[in-house]
Amino acid sequence: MKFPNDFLWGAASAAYQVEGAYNEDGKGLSIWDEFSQIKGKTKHNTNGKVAVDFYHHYQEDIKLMAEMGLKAYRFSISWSRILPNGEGEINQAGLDFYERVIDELLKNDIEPIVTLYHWDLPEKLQTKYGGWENRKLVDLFVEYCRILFEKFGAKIKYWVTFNEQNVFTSLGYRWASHPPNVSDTKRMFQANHVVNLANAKVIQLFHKLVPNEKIGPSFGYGEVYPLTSSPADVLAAVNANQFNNDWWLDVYCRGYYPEKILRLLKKLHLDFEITAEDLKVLKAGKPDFLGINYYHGGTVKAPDFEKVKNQKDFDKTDPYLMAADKQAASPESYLFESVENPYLDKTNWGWEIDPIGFRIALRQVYEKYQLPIMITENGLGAFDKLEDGKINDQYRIDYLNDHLVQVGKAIADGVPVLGFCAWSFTDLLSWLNGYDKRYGFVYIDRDDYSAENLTRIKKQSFYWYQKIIESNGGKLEVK
Ligand code: BGP
Repeated sequence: MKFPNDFLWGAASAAYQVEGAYNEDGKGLSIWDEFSQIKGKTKHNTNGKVAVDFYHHYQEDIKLMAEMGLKAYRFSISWSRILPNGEGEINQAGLDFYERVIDELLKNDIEPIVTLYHWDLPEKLQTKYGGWENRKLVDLFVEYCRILFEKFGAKIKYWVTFNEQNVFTSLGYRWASHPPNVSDTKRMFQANHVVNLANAKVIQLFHKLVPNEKIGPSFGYGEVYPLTSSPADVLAAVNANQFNNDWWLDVYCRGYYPEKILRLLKKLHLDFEITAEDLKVLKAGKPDFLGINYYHGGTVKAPDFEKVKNQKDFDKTDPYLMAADKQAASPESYLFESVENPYLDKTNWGWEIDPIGFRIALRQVYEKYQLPIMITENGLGAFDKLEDGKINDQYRIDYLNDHLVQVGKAIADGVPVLGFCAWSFTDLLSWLNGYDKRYGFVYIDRDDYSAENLTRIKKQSFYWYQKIIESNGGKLEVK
């Protein structure tokens, strides 16, 4: 397998999932600090108060990264550590912490990749302004980012604007399984549009302030396949790709929404305000690269129109249900129906394992948008067992090997891939699944109930990735 000489072999994390120190040194609360207090929302009511305490262990962790030979580390900055109220006074201790982390990485020849927003909005911006549904957030996000561009612009080459906008808007505003705990499809599309504006405006500002470096969003991409070659199923897959992927990527890269989906939303009264000025903003905020998080895609068949018909009747009798939990006006039901893929195995959490889908995804995204791609996440969540002080996670090695082989093939196909950030370096908090859905190369001795030890233990996969990095991918096993 041939990888470019400067390929960034990396790993990734997010502030809320690793840092802990949730109220130390002047940090304000985030919407996740609040949301995780609501009983039953997260597994065993786990939260990020301590997480894996990267805040106090960062030197130890970066030492392990250096030992592994890691070339890049993607992490996120917590907005409420920099601005406890989301706006106004800067918390110097917060800036200092990230400066120490960045300097420590650079000292060890590890490229820092900074995510500006990985879901932990300052709580104050939710309570005071209503969060992302308010256009005011666009300017506030730009101001927060300005501080970081001015402070760290000279040290950081790669910046990620939003992590998985598709995921946090859907889970936060449609399915009420993330903050702000809303279940209203119309509000989701409105909030999503505001985030698009924030993304585009911040990219414009970045290009002004840090013209020589690169910025882009990280998108959770999954290719959608038709269940059969029946043209109706193929059309459903086209619909699903437009609804799940193009809906975001077209806006990032081209500045407009896919027409078919816009029309459907209008028909369902789920449309939102787009001004002429908005369109200008979106067009002017083109990213320099696309971050792709890849876990799995999906499979669909043609929707059952009988069901849709009944649903419509239902809506007519009670229009208020449009905004209710039942999601009566589900756009999907007009476009596709999700089904199992009979060819793919699944993880312990039911996520399909599809390495070839990774190559397909990279090819599709590149040929469509012609931007270099940074793989900002990919990895396997699994139950790891600590036995005689060791963790033999061969399943993770197999997973990563097979996915990286497909990345290598995509590169050979002509896709410019800048780097690969495995999710994750150390074990960390899974937003909804607590601490035993583990992703790391480094085991952290804690569970859902106790964070007393936090000892770091290298897993088998640590040594494996070290070998892969050292051989620049040469030691990947093509099966
Ligand atoms: C992505 C997020 C990450 C991470 C990962 C694994 O969607 O960007 O923050 O959590 O998924 O997800 P989970 O923890 O649900 O297994």
